[in-house]
Amino acid sequence: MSDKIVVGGVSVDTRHWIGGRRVASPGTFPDHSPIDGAVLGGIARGGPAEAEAAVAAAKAAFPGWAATSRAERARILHAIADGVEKRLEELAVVETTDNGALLRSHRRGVMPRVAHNFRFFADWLLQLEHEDFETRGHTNHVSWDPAGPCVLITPWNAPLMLATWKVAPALAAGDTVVLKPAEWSPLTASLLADIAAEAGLPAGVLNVVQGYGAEIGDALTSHPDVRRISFTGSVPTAKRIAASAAAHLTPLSLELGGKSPLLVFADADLDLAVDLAVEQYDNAGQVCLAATRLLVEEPVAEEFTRRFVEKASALKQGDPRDEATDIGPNIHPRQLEKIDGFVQRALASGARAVLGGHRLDGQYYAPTLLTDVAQDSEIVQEEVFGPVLTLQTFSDEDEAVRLANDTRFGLAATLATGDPARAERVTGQLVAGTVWVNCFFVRDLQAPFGGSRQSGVGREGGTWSFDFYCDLKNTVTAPNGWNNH
Ligand code: TXE
Repeated sequence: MSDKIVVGGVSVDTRHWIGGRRVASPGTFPDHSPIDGAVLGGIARGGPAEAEAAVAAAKAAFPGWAATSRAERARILHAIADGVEKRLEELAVVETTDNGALLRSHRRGVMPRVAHNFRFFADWLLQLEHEDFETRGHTNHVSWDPAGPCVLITPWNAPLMLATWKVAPALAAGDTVVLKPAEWSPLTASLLADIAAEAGLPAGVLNVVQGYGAEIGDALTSHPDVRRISFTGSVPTAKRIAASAAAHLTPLSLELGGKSPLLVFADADLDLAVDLAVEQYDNAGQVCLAATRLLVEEPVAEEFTRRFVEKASALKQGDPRDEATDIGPNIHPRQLEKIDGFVQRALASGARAVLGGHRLDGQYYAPTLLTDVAQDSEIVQEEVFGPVLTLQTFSDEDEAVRLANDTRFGLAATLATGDPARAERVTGQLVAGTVWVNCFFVRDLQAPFGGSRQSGVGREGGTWSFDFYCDLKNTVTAPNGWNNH
């Protein structure tokens, strides 16, 4: 079995990256491209032994990296960003082949942001300071101490983007990393290891292990030498990880699913509202933030639906490498079955498909809009993670807020309204980590990102990420070194 997969002329090493060298496993697992279902090759199938080796490498590298000056750490992070920019086209092609998301988005949006993730936290590190303050003559000095080896477990819907959201602040903080990418999209994490090594990141500071979560996950998350675990993925897996991390009370950051609403009020610019709604099919609906529940005020519901169907019907579905494509394939046959299961059960229990409602050839699912759905039904309450939206109507603001908040999630909410006072009133009542008013998906790394309820624990972004990866320490020094309280 070859140690390489060649994708679009780019050679990707399929082995783990541990302690600055490539490490094979006795077995491999197949990596498929969602574009045509073709097997790209076999990926090293890690288990407890590889988990142990990677954590040991991260532990051994930790003292050296933690002691590296902030300026040097920042320099290396910028060099990684340079490497990402230099190989941007390669990363975009490999990611699209591996996870099926649009090449045009990877080229113009996602990969530039991957580089930005490193630049942002490099700059963050350099401006980090906290003014000392006094307590009855004593000086308080706050410092951000590196925490230690971190385990970062990431999903397949935006593989490198979500991985580097975690890797960059962890490295900036002076921590060492074991990254476990999703088994459905393992390739760009391997390229990141190459780029980081070329940028001068010392051996063992970033380790990448591949494998099925069920086989390698527990050995990573229950390890006594791991100081932080950051996970983006599903709620059931998060619960398993939290139980495993409880063995050593390892601090966790969890970014999970959502069932976010888009509230369209009668006073909204209806074309804008329709644009916002159609945007929810991006990445074939495999976006945790997607506003999959359209809540529309009764007087405009019919007209909204008409314009929505017209606009969504014009979306071009097909090969994600084609610049003209709007919707690509879904990640895996299992995910497609899951999506279709949700839709068929909804239809069987009385929902009506205004648009779509069925599979297409290959790994594609027709953009779907379901109406006549009950608030307590599965399709309204559970994350589908496919191009499937529901539409419900409301008669006033109170009902809109009640419906919006009535799930076990609280990741995001989007409002379309022409009334700023209403926007402020409604926003104040919504349970959501992010609220967008007359816009969607505008994200700044300075802002906190994360979810309430079962959408997550903690926040990522700027100070929230950085603090998570550090042990904050307050040093209190007495005047003249003498404690005279
Ligand atoms: O996710 P998992 P899956 C949601 C979405 C989707 C559903 C299932 O609704 O339909 O999850 O996707 C690793 N210990 N989201 O099954 O299992 C796994 O290897 C440690 C929302 O693919 O959560 C992968 O690296 N790790 C979401 C990662 O967890 C384990 C993005 C995510 O996989 C593990 C993805 C274990 N026991 C799916 N078991 C979002 N919030 O964006 C699995 N993993």
